[in-house]
Order: sequence, then structure tokens, then C-alpha cells
Amino acid sequence: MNEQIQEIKKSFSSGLSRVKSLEALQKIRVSLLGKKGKITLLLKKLTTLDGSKRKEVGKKINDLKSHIENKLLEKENILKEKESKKALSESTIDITLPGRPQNVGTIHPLTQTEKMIIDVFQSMGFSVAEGPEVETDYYNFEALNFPRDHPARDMQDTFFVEGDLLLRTHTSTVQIRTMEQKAPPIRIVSPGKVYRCDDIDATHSPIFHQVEGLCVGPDIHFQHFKGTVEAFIANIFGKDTKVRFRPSFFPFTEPSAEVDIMGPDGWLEIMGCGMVDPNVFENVGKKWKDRGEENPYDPDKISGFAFGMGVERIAMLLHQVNDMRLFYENDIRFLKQFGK
Ligand code: 2U9
Repeated sequence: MNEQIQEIKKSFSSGLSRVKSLEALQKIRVSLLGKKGKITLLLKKLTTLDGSKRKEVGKKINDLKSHIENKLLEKENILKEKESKKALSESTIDITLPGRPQNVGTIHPLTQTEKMIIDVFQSMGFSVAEGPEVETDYYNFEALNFPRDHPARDMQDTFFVEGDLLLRTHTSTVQIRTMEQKAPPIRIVSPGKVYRCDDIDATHSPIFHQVEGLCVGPDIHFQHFKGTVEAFIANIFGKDTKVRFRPSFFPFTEPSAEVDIMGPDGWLEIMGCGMVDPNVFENVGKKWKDRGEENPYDPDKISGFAFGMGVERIAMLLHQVNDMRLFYENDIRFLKQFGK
């Protein structure tokens, strides 16, 4: 067997030096290490030897096997490198071929609309404030002067999470949180997702987007707010848009109004607004006093206006979309029309 081992080693190295292709290399590998390969057969024959002889010859065969495996791998790498160099030098790249078009996404129409709204208010000195979507009863209702038995607090209208927690039904929560931390003057808009227990139809969704705004300072009155809202509408819907303020009611504003614009077939409601109810300032003031700080929200010294709008509704009016669900279905053919 020793002679066979020597013979295999010799013929392997002379065979290997003549190999020019990966196929030929594979043939050598199979002929030695395959199921019926020479090395495999030699290993099988070992069982006919006994004791110390088997150990001695076994070691030699295994040494030869790893020698062969290493050399084969080395050669394989050299051949692969050669083949890829050859393939590269033989192939030509036609740089005049037009490239494949890339599908570039567009900004979602709701995102575009939200940005448009924010941009207009930022140009008037408002900054953006954001806050949590899971809120407490206090920030969503109590601080905003909702009476205990207000229908909005009903299980049918609000998604309750657990204990005191709920999904915010408006972003007014953010304005309360801001006022608790920062003394007036304040000019903020708070965009974000809000949640209400509504069935989905053409004009309702259990999740939708709002932008709310708040302006608080020493002498803020109804005219400031009327001017701000009118400037906003002129910017978004065009400067000749007719605007109407219709008296309304919200727990957190007094007086309150709804704002309509004249559309092709009559008045269209676009937002709600009003002067911040003194009770809201009282609630915020309590927090400042609890912290032992001087209260900058005395309703006798400051006032403010607030407004709120649904982004979906503004986007529908801007683009004459008559079904809100189109914004959520993400049909590429629909979204492409707002390509930006
Ligand atoms: C504070 C005080 C007052 C925000 C306001 C509205 C009127 C309003 C609706 C429009 C359509 C919600 O998305 S909608 O369903 N909003 O009508 N929102 S005044 O008033 C505030 C906010 C914060 C501290």
C-alpha cells in the first residue's frame, strides 16, 4: 500500500500541473476523492490491515488526502481567477444602450398636503410641535374642558387602551403639553395621526391626520385669528377664495366657529376654530402652580386662538377626490397622479 500511496502522489502532481480547466480539475477530484476514487478505495482497504500497521498506513493516506485537497483548492482558485479575467477581457459593454428605467416613488398626497399646510403656517411664524399618540384622559379631554359626560368620551367614539390610556382623538393634546412647558407667546402647529371609533366610508376613517394650531399671547384677539385663517386659505386655495365664519361650539374654544370656503357647488367646511376657552388656560395654569412656578397663563392677562383641520379633507378638496379610502389603498395608478 505504501507504494500505491507514493504512486498516487506522483501521478496527482504531474496530472495537476497539466490541468487547464475547472472541468478537468473536477475529473481529477472525482477520480481520487469520489465514491470510487483511489483514495476512498485505499481507505476502505485499511480494514484488511491490522493493529499498528493500520494506524501507520492510515495516517499516510490521510496526510495524502489533505495534501490533495489543499492543492486542488489552490488550483481551483487560480483557474477561477483566470476564467473571470478571460471572460472580462472577451466581453464588451455597449455603453450606448439606454439604461433600464428606475421606478422612483412619489411623495404621498397626504404627506404633500400636510407639508403644504405646515409650510404656510411656518411662513407666518408658527413652529411645529409633536407629541404621543397614546394619551391620557387628562390631556385628551379633561384639560381641554370636555365635561365628564361629553359624548366624545364615549366608548363608541374613542379607542381606549387600558386604564387611563387612550388613542388621542385630536392633536390638541400636544398644545396642552406645550403650554405646560413653555410660557407665552406661543405659535405652534401640531400635525399628526388621530384616532376615532368610526366605520370606514368615503368621508370617515378610524385613523386620520390633523393639523391643529395655537397662538397665545398678551393681546391676541379674534381679528388676529381671522387674518391668519384668511391668509392660510388664500395660500392653499387661491387668493380669490371666498371665506365664511359660521358660529359653532367646541368645549375648548369660546367663541367657536367653523370655516367654510366657496366651492363650485356651494359652501364647503374646511376647519374649526375659536378663541381658547379660559378654562383651558386655568387647567394649564394649575400645572405651573403645582410646580411652584409663577403662572404665565392667567386668562385675565393672556388670550389665544386655536384651529383644527383634517388633512384628508383638505387634500380631497384640493384634488377633487371624492373618496378618502383612495388615499389609504396605495394603488400606484392613483398615487402617480400626485407625482412629486
Ligand atoms: C387647545 C385649545 C383649543 C383646536 C380646534 C377645532 C376647532 C376643530 C376639527 C376640524 C376637523 C377636528 O379634524 S377635525 O375633525 N377641529 O374644529 N380644533 S378649535 O382647538 C384647541 C386646540 C388646543 C389647547
